[in-house]
Amino acid sequence: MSSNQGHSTRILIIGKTGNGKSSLGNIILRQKMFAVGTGMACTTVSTATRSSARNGRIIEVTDTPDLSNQYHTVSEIQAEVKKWKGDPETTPDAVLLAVRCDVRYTAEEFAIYQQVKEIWGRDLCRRLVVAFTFGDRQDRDLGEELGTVCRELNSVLNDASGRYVLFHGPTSSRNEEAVELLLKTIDNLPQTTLWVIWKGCGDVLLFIWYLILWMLQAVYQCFRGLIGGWNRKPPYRPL
Ligand SMILES: Nc1nc2c(ncn2[C@@H]2O[C@H](COP(=O)(O)OP(=O)(O)O)[C@@H](O)[C@H]2O)c(=O)[nH]1
Ligand SMILES: [Mg+2]
Repeated sequence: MSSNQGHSTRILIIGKTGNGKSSLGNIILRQKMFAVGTGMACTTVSTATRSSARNGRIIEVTDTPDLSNQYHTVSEIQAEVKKWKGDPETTPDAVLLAVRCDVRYTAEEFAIYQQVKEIWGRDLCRRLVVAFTFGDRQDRDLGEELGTVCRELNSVLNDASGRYVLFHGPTSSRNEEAVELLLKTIDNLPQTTLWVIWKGCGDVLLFIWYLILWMLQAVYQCFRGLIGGWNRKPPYRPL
């Protein structure tokens, strides 16, 4: 039984047009609630939130447009990402980055992700889960494939602390299992802001720890020197 029963789970889906964001939203909600694209044109032109019940918990999914298609100025992009993030009470529990696993992850996609991360802040990583879509077109083992991915995708996976879920195409029955895994992954995301503090201050804390060790060693050496001095025979001849 999930610890989140009775509470709503908020999921934000981001990524490039055509990566299957709206389809993913429909898979999670088990209903066609978001319009799915049919050609190269982007069907999702504005952010929309839909919800449904799943095994006794309310799932709230927010589908987003591709930032690079929809917004042109930095301030427009900033305003949109801030809207996605919301207030502390409404911030999504998880951010799903939709990435196609059958085509190469591009530098442009990475640049957009980095822009979102920069505007959102480091806290994004704590909530990040990579959703690999188009799994039905992937004939190799994904685990193996991930060992050889480009630097950019590696960096994204590092940000997500290795969290990812593979989806198998809009009509696959295997998606049920994938959604269950996704919800379990979301339930196990680091919960406290201590994570952010730790990530941000990790290096500083490590430095302070080394400093304390160095000081303890210096104090010990000093005492050893003093004790050695007391025990040493005087350099002069006693009368
Ligand atoms: N084969 C396959 N097609 C998919 C998958 N996900 C989405 N599609 C198709 O890709 C197109 C774009 O999907 P859509 O969900 O609108 O992508 P979005 O632009 O990121 O919201 C549609 O024709 C979908 O049917 C998938 O996992 N496998
Ligand atoms: Mg869409």
